Amino acid sequence: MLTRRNFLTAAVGAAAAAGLAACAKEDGKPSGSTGGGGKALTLGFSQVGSESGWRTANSESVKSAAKEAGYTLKFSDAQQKQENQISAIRNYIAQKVDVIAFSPVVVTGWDAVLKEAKAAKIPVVLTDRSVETSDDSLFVTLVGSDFTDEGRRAAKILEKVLEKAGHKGPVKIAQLEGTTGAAPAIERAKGFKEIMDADHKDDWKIVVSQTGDFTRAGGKQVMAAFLQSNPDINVLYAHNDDMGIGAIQAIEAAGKKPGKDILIVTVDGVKDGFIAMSEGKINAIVECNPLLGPQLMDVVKKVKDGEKVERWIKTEESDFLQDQAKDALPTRKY
Ligand code: GZL
Repeated sequence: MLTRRNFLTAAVGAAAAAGLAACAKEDGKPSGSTGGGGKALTLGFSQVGSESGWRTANSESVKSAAKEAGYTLKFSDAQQKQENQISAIRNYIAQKVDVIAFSPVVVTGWDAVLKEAKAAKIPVVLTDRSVETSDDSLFVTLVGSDFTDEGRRAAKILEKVLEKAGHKGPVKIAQLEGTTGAAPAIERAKGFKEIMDADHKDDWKIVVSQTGDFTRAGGKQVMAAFLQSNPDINVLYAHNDDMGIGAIQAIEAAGKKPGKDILIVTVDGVKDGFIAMSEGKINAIVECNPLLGPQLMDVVKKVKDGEKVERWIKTEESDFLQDQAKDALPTRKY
């Protein structure tokens, strides 16, 4: 397994251990269960939607970790609409929750509602995706992956995939982008292009690139159009497994062999992605860990108690080539 470890920063790890130990010493009760004064900590959480297997696993992780911590969780699914997330955050402010956490569907358009949370003295924690803001004080920390690094990793593992396939000559790449304006879409494209421009200026070219909105239906529909306009594509780089799985259906409908006629690299590492890889239809997967719940709950408690936390708490992630899929499948947790 190609392992690339992005560490939970040591400071948070130490603080987490110290903080939890101290609370346990005081009252012997589970330290996560109250926001002080015996009342259970209340967390308002706005989720992007339910667009992919990654999102489903992420929601389950948040819900089970909140239950485990003894928190009262208010959870809303925005169906990938920013306006729904903004109204959910406003509701949490009105309900005077202890902490607000959310995964912003896109990077822009949050300052107004985050200023309202700040005025209400409710701390905000970002999870999974980040935002662009002129005022750093509008959120305390981000618990999530480095998507630009995932893009670089995708390009680096594509080098291995091309070598294994014995590919010679120019590489014509189709790119299925995530949701337009979303941090993972912007940054996975950026990281991939960084490596391509630095190391493959003369032989790699992204001949077509369009959003499939992180869904299987989107991946299938856009890949079918790609194959119409660019029948000589050698490689598909999909920003998530679900779009890659949808694209596989389009590639097979066009009479081509996914994983052979068109080499495929995707990001996430959900179970269905590993199944497709074990069937030889995906050539490599860059993992993006959705199981952020436990880290999020640790941070939420520290933020509620006014403890210092790191500005960005990264997750552990690995990369997998096709010949590792079968062995890895039984160990996959999502
Ligand atoms: C990445 C996450 C992305 C996943 C997609 O952290 O925001 O959104 O890669 C999901 O599967 O839809």
